[in-house]
Amino acid sequence: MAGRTTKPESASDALVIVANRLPITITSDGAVERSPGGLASALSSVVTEGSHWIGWTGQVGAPTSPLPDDGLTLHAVPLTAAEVDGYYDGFANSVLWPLFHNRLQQPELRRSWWRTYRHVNQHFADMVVEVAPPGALVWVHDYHLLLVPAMVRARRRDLRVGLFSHIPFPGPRLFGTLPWRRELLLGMADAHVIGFQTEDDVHNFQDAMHRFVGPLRRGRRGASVVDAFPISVDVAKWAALGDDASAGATALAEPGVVVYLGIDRLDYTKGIVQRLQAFGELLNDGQLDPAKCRFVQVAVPTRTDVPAYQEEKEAVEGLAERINQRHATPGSPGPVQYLDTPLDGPELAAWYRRADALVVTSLADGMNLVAKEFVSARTDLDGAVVLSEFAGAAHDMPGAIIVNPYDIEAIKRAMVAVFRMSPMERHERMSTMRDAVEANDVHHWARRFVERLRAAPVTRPFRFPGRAAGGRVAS
Ligand code: GDG
Repeated sequence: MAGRTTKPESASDALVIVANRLPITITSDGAVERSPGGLASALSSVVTEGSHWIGWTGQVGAPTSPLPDDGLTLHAVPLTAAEVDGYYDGFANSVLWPLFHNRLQQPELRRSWWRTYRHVNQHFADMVVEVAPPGALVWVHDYHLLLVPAMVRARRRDLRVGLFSHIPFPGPRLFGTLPWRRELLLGMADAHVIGFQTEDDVHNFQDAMHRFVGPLRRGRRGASVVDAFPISVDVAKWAALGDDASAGATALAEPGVVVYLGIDRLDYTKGIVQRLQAFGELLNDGQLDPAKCRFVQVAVPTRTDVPAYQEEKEAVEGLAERINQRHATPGSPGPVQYLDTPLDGPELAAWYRRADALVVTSLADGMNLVAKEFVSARTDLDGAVVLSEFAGAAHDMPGAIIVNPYDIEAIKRAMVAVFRMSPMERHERMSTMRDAVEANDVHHWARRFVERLRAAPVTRPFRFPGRAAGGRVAS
């Protein structure tokens, strides 16, 4: 009977978002406030009144202050310190994150982390089962929660469940090194719609399914839709921020100084060392003049409890310091301006407007929103983009100068090309990029995913060979 279409108990437009984090910030005095950034703004056009959001507060234990409820009902999944350690710092960020980004760091395959990950995923799924209105659409986000689709569908057949992966999906050989590869695939495959950033990720997932689970037949085995849904940004919002920032932006650096810009979480996947190395060598070679060029790198520390992030911070900061020591000119701290505290939207937009070139050299990156924010803010049609071929955005941004970030000489050539590019060429390239990003902005992305989910037939979850009764993922 697998795959037989059944009617939902009662159709509903209610949307239940399931993500690692709730869209809140906790202030220093413990008050809980809604935060508009990140995923919350990406989903704003589909998260309407009556929707629910299930996630973690970011702090150990249950929230002490009441959660805000402005038509969107927030549900906190309480996590203990041991659960944060095993599920978040451990399995999600020390196993899946490096593995899904081409093993840029060796994943540490601790079995206790896997058990905690499964356990925490079950907490999230239990909360969905409890709060989702009949016939609701459930949208699960990212690598923290890959087991949730199967866990939810095992108990709530009336729900349509979608899963979107914000990060790349690795090739099957790499994925296949994971001892729990089959359990993870089974956890994901029960989603009605599985979305990835790029076609490459879709193919990698399908290859992995084929090798480790069995041949996929649409609508019968696993998801009815597996497709690319490249995420984007709020183009109108960034255009307005860019316009507002344009007057103040000129004061950020002296006139005539060429500004290269990098904006990233301080993460080893982003290739910050590679771009600073390229910049440093161009100064050493005399191809760039330290008095006339600046590299502005915003690198906000994240996941600071994970050792690989502490090492990355030392590497990046050490390199920035060495460049500055070598090339400091009288009265100036050096050509690398390194900012490690978060900027607000208008401040980011001001740098987007002042920069001559954005330099994105991710070694692996699901999409890279910074590249799309930059072109959205450039209503003046100026500014160039140097973009890694390994960022999902490289597929969406004709007009960018595409580089292999492992090739330092290629980054150097691109940075020099920017310096020499005619204003007309810059304008043409920027127009092309803006047209492409405008054609698929974030609201279009969110609506497209939800429409595909709403249209998915409510099939019974497939009983894969070896799956325990009741559809639970076997341990
Ligand atoms: C994951 C995937 C995928 C950065 N510094 C500041 C700040 N930011 C904001 C940027 C941008 C966001 O953070 C970073 O987004 P990215 O897409 O570049 O990278 P990840 O954080 O790794 O995101 C990625 C994304 O999910 C979405 O699917 O594109 O591939 O890895 O929005 O503006 N924001 C503020 N101050 C800062 O200092 N306010």
